[in-house]
Amino acid sequence: MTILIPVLGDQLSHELASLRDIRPSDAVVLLMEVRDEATYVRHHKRKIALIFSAMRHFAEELRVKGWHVDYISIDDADSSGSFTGEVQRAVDRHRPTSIRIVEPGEWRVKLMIDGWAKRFKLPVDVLDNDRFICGILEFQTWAQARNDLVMEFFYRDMRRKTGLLMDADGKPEGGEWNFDKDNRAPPKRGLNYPEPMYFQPDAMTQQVLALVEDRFSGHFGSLDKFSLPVTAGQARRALAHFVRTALPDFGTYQDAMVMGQDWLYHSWLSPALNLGLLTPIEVAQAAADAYATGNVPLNAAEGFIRQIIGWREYVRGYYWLEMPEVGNANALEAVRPLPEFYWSGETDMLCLSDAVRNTRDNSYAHHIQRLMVLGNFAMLAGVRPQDVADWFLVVYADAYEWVELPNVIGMSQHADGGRLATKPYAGGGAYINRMSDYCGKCHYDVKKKTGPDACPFNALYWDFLARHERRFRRNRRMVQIYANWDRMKPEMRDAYRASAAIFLRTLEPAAEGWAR
Ligand code: FAD
Ligand code: DLZ
Ligand code: SF4
Repeated sequence: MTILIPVLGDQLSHELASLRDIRPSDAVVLLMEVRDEATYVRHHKRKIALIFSAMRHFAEELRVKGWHVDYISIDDADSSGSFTGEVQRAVDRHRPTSIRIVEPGEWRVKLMIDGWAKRFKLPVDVLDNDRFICGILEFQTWAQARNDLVMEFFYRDMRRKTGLLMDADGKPEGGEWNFDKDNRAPPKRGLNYPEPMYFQPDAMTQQVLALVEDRFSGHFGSLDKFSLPVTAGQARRALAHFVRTALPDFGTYQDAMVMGQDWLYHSWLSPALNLGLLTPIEVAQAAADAYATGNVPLNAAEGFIRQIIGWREYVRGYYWLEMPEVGNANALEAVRPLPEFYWSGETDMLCLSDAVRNTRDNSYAHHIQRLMVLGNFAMLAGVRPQDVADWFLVVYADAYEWVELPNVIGMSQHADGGRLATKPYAGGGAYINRMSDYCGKCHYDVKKKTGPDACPFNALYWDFLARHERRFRRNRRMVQIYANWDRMKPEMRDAYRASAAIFLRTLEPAAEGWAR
């Protein structure tokens, strides 16, 4: 009996369900670096290097544990270039009696796997990905019982399920579920920003960096100073470092943006988490333990744990609930192509150029840069949501469709018509000015409302609300905003709209073929 166990590039966990309850001598583990996965969108170079290096390290660790690993590298001359082609070749080589795989993270890959049993005439056992706290069916049951998918209620269920930050009576620690009222302060002068933990590339990673630079030279992004964790051991050290140095201030400055400060108090753990080097429960538990020992305040621990067991689990459930339709959703009928500056960074809008720089250099931008700068601009400007989704999938080291698509289509572009977020995350220059130090150094004047030197976010914001008045005016959470619009003099409203139209005409579209 030989069981073939394909392990996909984002399944690099020793706790993986397909590696459990089985003797290594009964199995062949297949890891595949394949052209199609590296190029179905033109991923950031750093993301490809991270995945290949982590896969290679994982294969070595499995071998040390006694597994027979069949590793297909990207420069294998006989490679078919696809998952299905490589499984076919492995079936021919090893003549397995069955295939065993953990459910994948993407709809596209699920469709491939669905075809394997017929194609290979073998039983294919697809196991639940139980590294997530909430199963796909469990989320569907939760969603079916409700009209609205309110994340906060889902999160409370996950707190009850895990027992994280729950007291002995089953009540939330500190008497409340959510401490955001203590969070989200603007940055202030004199703050010290902790450095994340950097990992010097070893020989294996250096080899991968050279290979990626050579084979994917036309892809976006820089490989300079590559320092991401590529093993579970490194990722655990990065987690401990974050908990010690940054978590105490995570909640308070969660929404802040500071020029040139790429991580602030964020964890930068998403690449390792999404590859499987860390499990969500161990990350959340580390924050809960730091609170229990008095090293981290409750607003920080709770805010961080909510991102992991709340938002992260919720968007994954939403993805599998709403696919495939959500991939094409475009409720606001946005048709503009992605502007070129999302690649070049060449814009006088400093908040945007700094976010693109961080993205190019590190394959990273923190949540508020993604949501309230890059995403907000695209939505206000009416950029096609599928263009925006492709861009986000390409550029971030943590981007896999299950997590990227809900965040783009649902949270940031409101393209699902409000299924994920009841109100669009739209903001003018005043929001960015309050939460960052960008505006004082920007070419544009954030206090000016219209005209060539006014902050473009101001006119775009009101133009967006005017364009979508029929949809949003009745939204209970937007009544006040439309009351302000109604109070405006008609000349002012016209000036906003004219200013937005003039600005939008200056946007250069990105060259064709940038993503796919
Ligand atoms: P921290 O701020 O330290 O947060 C801790 C962890 O919480 C993250 O590592 C992440 O695992 C989780 N988390 C926080 N917010 C979310 C969220 N909204 N959805 C899912 N997990 C969350 N996250 C991805 O992992 N991959 C993506 O492709 C991705 N695309 C995004 C696109 C847009 C438009 C937006 C608005 C958000 C996106 N996010 C994505 C969510 C979030 O921005 C990133 O998880 C976060 O910036 C990662 O950096 P960090 O590890 O420093 O996060
Ligand atoms: C994103 C990616 C890349 C760039 N390369 C590979 C690869 O060569 N081999 C692999 O197994 N996975 C890769 N991935 C991740 C997949 O595209 C995909 O996101 C997941 O396998 C879905 O679960
Ligand atoms: Fe961004 Fe406007 Fe501020 Fe410039 S003035 S940094 S464009 S918000």
